[in-house]
Amino acid sequence: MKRITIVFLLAFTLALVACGGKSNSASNTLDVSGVWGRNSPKAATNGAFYMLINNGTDKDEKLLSASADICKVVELHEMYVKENNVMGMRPVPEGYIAIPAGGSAELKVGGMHVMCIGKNAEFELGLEIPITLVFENAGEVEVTALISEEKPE
Ligand SMILES: [Cu+2]
Repeated sequence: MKRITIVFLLAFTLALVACGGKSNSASNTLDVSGVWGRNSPKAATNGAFYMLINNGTDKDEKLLSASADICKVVELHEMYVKENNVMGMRPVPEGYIAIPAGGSAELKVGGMHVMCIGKNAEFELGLEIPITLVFENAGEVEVTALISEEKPE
């Protein structure tokens, strides 16, 4: 009797592991990590957010837009070199940020970023700012940006 119970439990556990391995696999999800922004006083009207987006799904993904209560307007931006060799920024040309299936997109200082236009509060060190990202497939994804002097480890 005891032996049968153990065998049954073992089989049940293996079945759970097998199912869990499929549905919970990190390689099958869209994952946003390391969301942060640089500290700045309220007098600085704009700010930027950076993050790493990993697309573990088998479908190409697009970050379409973002919003945050602390910003009047949020845009998806990229840095580029102007004619006079000065760095400028502008909305991403396609209107979205592509994250290919099985690939990733890094929004980082000097590159693509989520632009916060018209801050209505200081970006003080340690502040955590809720941001809503809108993806083509995954829909709305809530993330939190940590305000820091440099990219957090
Ligand atoms: Cu910008």
